[in-house]
Amino acid sequence: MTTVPETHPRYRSLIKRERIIEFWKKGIVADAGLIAHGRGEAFDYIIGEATMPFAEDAERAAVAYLLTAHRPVISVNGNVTALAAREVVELARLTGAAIEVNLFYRTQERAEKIAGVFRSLGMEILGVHPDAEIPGLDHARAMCSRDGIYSADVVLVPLEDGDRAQALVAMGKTVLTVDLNPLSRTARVAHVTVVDELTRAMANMVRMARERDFDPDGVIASYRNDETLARCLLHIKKRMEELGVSCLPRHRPPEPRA
Ligand code: PTJ
Repeated sequence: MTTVPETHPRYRSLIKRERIIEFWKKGIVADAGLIAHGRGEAFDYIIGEATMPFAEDAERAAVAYLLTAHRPVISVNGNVTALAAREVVELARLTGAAIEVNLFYRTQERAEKIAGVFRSLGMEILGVHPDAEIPGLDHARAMCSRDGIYSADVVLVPLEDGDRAQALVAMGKTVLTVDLNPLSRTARVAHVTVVDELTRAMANMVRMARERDFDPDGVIASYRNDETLARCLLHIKKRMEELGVSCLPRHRPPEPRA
């Protein structure tokens, strides 16, 4: 692993990148996971690399749904395992959720390696030997566990593909996601979209689940995901305008030609 100096202004971002590469080398992150991570980084840059109020509200709503669910499940893939396995385990323990490995680029080897990471954290996970299918998807992408995602009422699917998010909504589940791209199909079809970087989002959700200083039913009743997405896009617009204006003092009009 490359050593990243702690004094580097982008230390935290670079550490996450190193972790994704390390887990890709271990065969846990898919090749496409590297690309997905880069897309996330780009959106995080645009948003400001911090948890914004619209994300915090969505995180609280997601925790509220998990706490009040009958059969909550947290779905994990390669990237989520690389970046936030510990936080996933903690959130699962605090909310009573099961954890299920659910891969877009599924191979048995990767599913087993991911289960191994969670086992080393003291948690057995579902989905290694799937026995059910999500309707409407091709076989490999549909595979899931009957006692897990298939019969869940609430599923947290961070960094999810749009087709699968849509298929879970069609099954009548409440779908919660973490996705830095507010324009993705997943972001738009989910019931709760946390537009925040995964490690920040998970740490916040663990804290919220531990403190429980809110009324989950009240939070759910007043939550509107369309408002979350609108607030996010308007935040990006405002930030780009402010950054654009801040460039102007340095702009010199061209010298007139002789
Ligand atoms: O491990 P697998 O086989 O299940 O594959 C996982 C990936 C992520 C490769 C797969 O699900 C995929 O291709 O996902 P997408 O369609 O690229 O969507 C991933 C979304 O997550 C994109 O919108 C990214 O912007 C976003 N994203 C990437 N990294 C982060 C993120 N959002 C929050 N935090 C991140 N660290």
